[in-house]
Amino acid sequence: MKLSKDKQLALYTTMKTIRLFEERISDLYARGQIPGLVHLYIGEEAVAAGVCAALREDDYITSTHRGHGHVIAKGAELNPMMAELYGKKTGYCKGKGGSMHIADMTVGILGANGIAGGGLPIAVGAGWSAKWRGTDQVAVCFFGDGSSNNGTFHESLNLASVHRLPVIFVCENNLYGISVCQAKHQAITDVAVRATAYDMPGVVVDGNDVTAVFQAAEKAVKRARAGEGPTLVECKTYRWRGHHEGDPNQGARYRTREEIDVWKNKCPIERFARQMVSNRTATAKKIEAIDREITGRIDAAVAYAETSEFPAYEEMFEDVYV
Ligand SMILES: Cc1ncc(C[n+]2csc(CCOP(=O)(O)OP(=O)(O)O)c2C)c(N)n1
Ligand SMILES: [Mg+2]
Repeated sequence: MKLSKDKQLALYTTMKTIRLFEERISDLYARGQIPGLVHLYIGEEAVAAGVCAALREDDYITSTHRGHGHVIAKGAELNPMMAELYGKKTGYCKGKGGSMHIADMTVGILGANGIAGGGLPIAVGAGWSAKWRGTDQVAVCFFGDGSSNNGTFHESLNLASVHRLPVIFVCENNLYGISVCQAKHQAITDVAVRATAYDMPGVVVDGNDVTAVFQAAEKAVKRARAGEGPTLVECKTYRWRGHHEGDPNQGARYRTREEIDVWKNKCPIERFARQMVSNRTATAKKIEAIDREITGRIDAAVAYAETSEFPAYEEMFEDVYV
């Protein structure tokens, strides 16, 4: 099925916003402007963009330590995101949370999460709440291949399955948990096979094909909204950068340059841009104009963050658990 022109342009814009935002972060981080850790999503943009395009604003997502892409795709604003990364008072968490704590309840973002596998039970809770309240909202949780080995994964799939909750479990299988390749951390190749144990559909998708991700997500969302229960969608993808920005040489200590290059050649954004040109959705010129507009928004977000204040010393213990 061919997507409408508007849908294609929206998917491209979301992916490119994530990419350009994160490339800027990588640069700013190297210059020492951003404190704490940042885990970049570059290379995996089609997953967040494709899944969130199948959601409504009042649907929920839970995110991960690698969360910028998810929250941008679900509608977070760039200015308070960038300010949060800078540790400024105008940030989403008043500068006290940083990259791994971005949340925006107004658009259903229940939070990035520094706990691997921590988002799954939260999404189950959100789905259960929607069911009890009698709404047709759904909850998506993003998590990695490594996190699919945590107890929370199994407990969450079990609970969602037995109560037929409107939850979509989206595994971003980027083949590594930190420096450990998938073959060394689990005995299966497809995380999706684990759905069988919980009697729910488990599907494998090319996570670098935004159209395929969108269509798989749309099907799972439809099923969840109709009260038919959860789905496990596994998206095969790859992170281009190291585990976090302090992981040198894009993680080439524990994976080969050749492997990284193979995946860079499968860039989800370039691939989709080529398709849009060949199916006459957009000209190369139109794509350049979109890119310029996104760059302008990122410039503005950096300026906003740089001119914002740090929280005052006296506010140190406000809004935090002590
Ligand atoms: C409960 C818990 N255990 C360990 C860690 C340390 N840790 C941070 S990220 C990570 C690997 C996560 O791998 P995966 O789920 O595949 O996500 P990816 O980083 O590949 O996106 C680990 C073990 C953690 N944050 N939380
Ligand atoms: Mg992983």
